[in-house]
Amino acid sequence: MIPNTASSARQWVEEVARLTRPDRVHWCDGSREEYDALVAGLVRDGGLIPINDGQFEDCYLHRSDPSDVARVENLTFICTADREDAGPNNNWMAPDEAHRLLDGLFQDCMRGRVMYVIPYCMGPINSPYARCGIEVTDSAYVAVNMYLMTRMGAKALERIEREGTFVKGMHSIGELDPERRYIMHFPEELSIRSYGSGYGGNALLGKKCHALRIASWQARQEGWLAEHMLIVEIENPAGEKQYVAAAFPSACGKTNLAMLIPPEQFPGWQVRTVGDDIAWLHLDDDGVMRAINPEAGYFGVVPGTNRDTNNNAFEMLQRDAIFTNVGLSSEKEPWWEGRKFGVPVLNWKGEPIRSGEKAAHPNSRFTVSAQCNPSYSPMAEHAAGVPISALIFGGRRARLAPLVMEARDWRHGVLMGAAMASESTAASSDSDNGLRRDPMAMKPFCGYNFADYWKHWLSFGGRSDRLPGIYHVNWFRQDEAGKYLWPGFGENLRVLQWILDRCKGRADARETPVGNLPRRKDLNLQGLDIAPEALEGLLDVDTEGWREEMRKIAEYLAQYGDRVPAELAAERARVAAALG
Ligand code: GTP
Ligand code: SPV
Ligand code: MN
Repeated sequence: MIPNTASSARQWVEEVARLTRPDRVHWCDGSREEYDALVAGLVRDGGLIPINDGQFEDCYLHRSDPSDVARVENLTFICTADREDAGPNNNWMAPDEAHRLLDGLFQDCMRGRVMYVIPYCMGPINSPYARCGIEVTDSAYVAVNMYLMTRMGAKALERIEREGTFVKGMHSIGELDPERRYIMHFPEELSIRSYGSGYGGNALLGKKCHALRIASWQARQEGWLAEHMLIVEIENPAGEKQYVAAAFPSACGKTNLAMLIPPEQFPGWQVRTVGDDIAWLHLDDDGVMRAINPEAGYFGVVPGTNRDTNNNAFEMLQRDAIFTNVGLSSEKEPWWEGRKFGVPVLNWKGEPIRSGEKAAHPNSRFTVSAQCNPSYSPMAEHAAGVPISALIFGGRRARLAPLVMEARDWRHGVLMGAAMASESTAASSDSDNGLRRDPMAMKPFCGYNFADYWKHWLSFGGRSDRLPGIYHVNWFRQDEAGKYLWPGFGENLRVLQWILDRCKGRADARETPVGNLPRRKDLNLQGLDIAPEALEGLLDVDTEGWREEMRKIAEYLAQYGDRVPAELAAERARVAAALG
C-alpha cells in the first residue's frame, strides 16, 4: 500500500511509479509548447481528431469509450474510518479495504504507458484561499484537459514545495471496464484514487473529486464552504457591481447563467463570468462572504448551446476547445442538438447517423480555458475573491417550485437548500428520469454526511450579520403540454435584478409561507413576451402542493436520523405549520 505520508511531491510520485510501473514519467510544466506536443501525440494515436481548421482553430474532438460518458455515482465512494461520517448520501467503503482493492488495480497498470504528473493549483496561484494537488494519470487526454481547466505546472509545483501539503490524486484509465471502475476518496488522508474511467468528473481529479468532495471536508474543518456553484458579476448601468453565487444541479443551467447576455431591454447592463461550476466561499474579517472560483476553465454541456441561448459559449468554442462526444457535420464541424445550423452526418460514436438518433451524446461537453470566454471577469484572478450579495439555489422542476422566492433569513435559506429537488439529467450515468432530492446541488459531491453539512451551513448564521440573502429559482416550470413557462437564458437577468434589488432594499415582495415572492409589478417585465397565465403560474404558491412537499422533505430528512440538526427540523416544522 502506498503510504500517504510522503512529504515531498517527488517522493510520492516515485512511490506511485513503483506501484504502477509506467515506461516513462512526464512532469508537466504547464507550458503551451507542452500542451501542443501532448495534443500532437493524441492526434497521432487517434485520441483527438482535428476538426475543421478553417473555422475552428486548434479545436479537437475526443470520442470516449461508449460505456464511459458521464460521472458514475454508484461507483463513487467516500472512504472514512467511521461509516457515519460519509453518511447516507454517499457510498462508503472502509479505507483499508478500498486501498487493498485499488492498489490491486493500480499494480503495474501503467506498463507500456506514460505517467503524467500534473501539479495543479485550485484558485488564483497567489490566493490564500487556493489549494494545491498533484494528479498522476496515464491519460494524455486528462493532461490536456487539466491544462485548459486548472492552473497547472511549474508555478503550482513551486507552491506545493513551499507549502509541503497537497491533495494526492492517482488516476488510471485502466481497461475502461465498467466492472473495474472506482472513484474513491479518502478525505482523512487528503487523497483520491480513480480507476477505469477517462471521463470528466471521474478523471479530471482537480474538479469534483478535489474541489468539491475533498474540499468540502476540509471546508467543514476550517470554517468555509466548497460548493457546486457558479459565480457571476452583474454591473448595472450606474456602474454598480454585485456578485451572486448559484447552486443548480448538474446540467441545470450554471454555465448558462454565468455567461448570461442581457436582453435588449437592459442597455448598459453587463454580466461577466467569475466561475461556472464551483465556488469556495469564505467569511472575511469583516464578515463578508467572499468567493473564489478554484477552476481556470470550463467543462460545459454542449447540447443546447447556440447564438441565442449562450453566445459567449458559442464564441469561445471557435478556438482552442476540446469537444467530447459531439457529432460531426458534413463540413467536418462539431455538431450537436440545438446548434441550429449545419447537417450532422456522424454521431458521437463516429457512426453514420440513423434517422431519429441524436448526433451528440446528451452529456457531451466542451473543455475550454476561461481566457477564451468573451465575458470573463478579471475579478476571477483576484486573490481575495469577490463579495457575494446573494446565494441562489435552483432546480429543474416542471411543477410546484415558483420562478423565484426569497428566504426569510439564513436558517430558512439553509432549509431551502436542503430541500432542493430536481429532475435527473444525463450528467450522471445512473440517472432515472425521476425527481430526486439534491440538497444544495451537492448530492453527488458532498464528501461527508449531509446532516453534518447542514449543521455547518447553519453555523454561518451566528458568525456574521452581513451574510448574503438566500433565494430559490426555477427556470424549468412547464405547462400541461410540457412547454417551458419562462423563456430563460438572457431573460433570467430580470429575476437577478429583483434579487439584487431586494438585497439593497429596493424591491417589493409578498410574504408567503414558503418565502417572499415578487408580484408581477415587482419584476422588470418591460418588453418581455409572456402570456399573463404563464406568469401567474410562475408566481403562484400552490398551498396544497407545498404541504405535500413539506411532508416529503420530512421523510427525506428522517433518513439522516438524529444527526439532522434540530434547527433544520424546527425550520421545516415552522414552514409546514405556516402552510396550515
Ligand atoms: P454541469 O456542468 O453539469 O454542472 O451543468 P450546468 O448547471 O452548468 O448546466 P448548463 O448551464 O450547461 O445547462 C444545461 C442545460 O440546461 C443545457 O442544455 C441548457 O441549454 C439548459 N438551460 C440552461 N439555462 C436554461 C434556462 O434558463 N432555461 C431553459 N429552458 N434551459 C436552460
Ligand atoms: C457535473 O456533472 O456537474 C459536471 C460535469 O460539471 S463533471 O465534471 O463530469 O462532473
Ligand atoms: Mn457541475
